[in-house]
Amino acid sequence: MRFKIVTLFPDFFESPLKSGLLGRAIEAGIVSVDIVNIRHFSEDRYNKCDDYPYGGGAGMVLMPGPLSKALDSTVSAGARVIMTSPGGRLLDHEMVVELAKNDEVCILCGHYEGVDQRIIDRYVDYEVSIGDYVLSGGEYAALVIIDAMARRVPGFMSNAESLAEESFEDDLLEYPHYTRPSSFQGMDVPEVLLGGDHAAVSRWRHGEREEKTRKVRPDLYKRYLMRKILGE
Ligand code: 6GU
Repeated sequence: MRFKIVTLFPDFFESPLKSGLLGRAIEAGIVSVDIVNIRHFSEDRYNKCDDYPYGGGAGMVLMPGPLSKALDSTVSAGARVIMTSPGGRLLDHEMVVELAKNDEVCILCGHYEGVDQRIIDRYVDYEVSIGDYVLSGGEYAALVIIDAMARRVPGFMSNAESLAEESFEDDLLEYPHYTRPSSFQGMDVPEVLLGGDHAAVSRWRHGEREEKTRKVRPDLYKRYLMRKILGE
């Protein structure tokens, strides 16, 4: 899977792309990430990339000239372009699965008040938000999107089962996990986990998942119940 990030702040990505599973996957060549600095494509000697909005109003708008040049320099034919924006469609599991079917994805990191609409009309396939709150820049969201997509690439995860059993695959949150010691500060690991009865463990975990989801994510729980009733 190839990612291209088009951004005003290339330094932002330095450490995250070296760390953890994502860092390891890049090192191993399973995933690649190219960073393109919009400022390198500015069209004046002050490296200007933003300007005042036509019609007035607060904030600055990313200019179409530098953005189109930056995108043309990096996006391959057939690649999808995502723009991060608090006004985009909310990222969820289904969307991650859909996006991860692409071999190459370019993420344009939105900034300031926004991006000239003509760039969106001409280049952008998906406008994506990662939640109902405002971030100071699209770079935070870009990392979230890349991580969520990259972990679906075969070979990214060390344990093949981790993908199948994870939260959201079936609208249920994860069951609680325990490791040694069996007693910690007066709190004991649930008896069923110590017994070695795998069927009983599975039943207990499923019950915990239902209970947790019902309590903290009634929206997901409703969907889970609907799917169960429909026998999906
Ligand atoms: Cl993609 N960008 C910004 N600036 N804020 C956000 C967001 C994106 N998603 C949620 N909030």
